[in-house]
Amino acid sequence: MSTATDYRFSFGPWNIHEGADPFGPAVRPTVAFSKKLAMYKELGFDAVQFHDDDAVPDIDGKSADQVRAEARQMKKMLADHGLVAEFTAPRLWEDPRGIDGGFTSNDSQVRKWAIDRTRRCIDVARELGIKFVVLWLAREGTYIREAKNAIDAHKHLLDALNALLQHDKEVEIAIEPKPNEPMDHAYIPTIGHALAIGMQTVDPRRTGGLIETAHAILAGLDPSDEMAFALQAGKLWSVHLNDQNGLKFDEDKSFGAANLRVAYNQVRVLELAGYAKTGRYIGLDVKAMRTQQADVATKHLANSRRIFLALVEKFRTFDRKLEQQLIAARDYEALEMAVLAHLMGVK
Ligand code: XUL
Ligand code: MN
Repeated sequence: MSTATDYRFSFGPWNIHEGADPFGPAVRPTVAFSKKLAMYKELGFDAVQFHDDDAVPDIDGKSADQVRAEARQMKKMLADHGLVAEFTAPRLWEDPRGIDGGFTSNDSQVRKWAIDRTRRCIDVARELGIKFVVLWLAREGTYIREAKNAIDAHKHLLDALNALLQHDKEVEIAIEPKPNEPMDHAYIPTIGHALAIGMQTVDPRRTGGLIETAHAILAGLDPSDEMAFALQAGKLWSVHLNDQNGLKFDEDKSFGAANLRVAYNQVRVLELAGYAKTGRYIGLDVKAMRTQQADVATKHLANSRRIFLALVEKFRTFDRKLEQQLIAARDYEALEMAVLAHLMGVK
């Protein structure tokens, strides 16, 4: 039987947010970081996903020693709440220098800054007691193809990965692929791209991937098959479960809210792989609806976790014998009906 203790859950402080979108301002007051930390355990979560400047604000403006000292303080603050960090990710996309990408910028000075900033992000991770760094390659792409030489851009990205792996001999780097937004096209749109570039680095064993449901859907792919590809290679190092209602802006809806069966299949593949036993986290990357009042703007987190665990239960209680019989008979109509009936809880 599934229990909540089989899996450990994480989310990032940006998942409790003020509700601003590109067309309108914040609709809820800012929740102080310390208040957010106090909510983690209540909501059923064990670990915090960090952008580097969530852990150390104004990270570029501080000395390397100061950055390390503040990261150590953050580790204590987490421990006070019974929490740990899952990963750190460099927030290159908000800095004016990264306007046209960091690692793949045409400007060598910007490329150098992006690597230096990410070295700091790695240092923050180590002080937080972890080795795990995630790269969401936000602006590493183009609005128009002619703006960059894409061959050179991929080579620059590989150079950056090598420099980062060499900066710290233990750091493990997962790329979080996404095909678009904010760019028209991003250079590492799928997990296949992410793992392929990782394999070309100086230390492929320390490269992997993080798969976000919405990003896979935006690439026109099935998230569970994307996960399976990474899982068979031992390279699914985290997930950002959420949901996405077709091809539009990145919605970050609650897990299972748009397509329960697609959500079920992600749970199924994680269960088939024994993901819970790897000790890796079930990360969420979900946004509350803009309409939500402040006092209910954390329900998307608790709900996503609840849906995940309910789908684990559904997977574990599915009639395996019937499943095998129907697969052997290639009676996929009956198999589909059995899955749907089980999900709906009808006979
Ligand atoms: C952007 C996205 C980011 C990353 C972390 O679409 O998913 O929040 O997960 O940098
Ligand atoms: Mn994400």
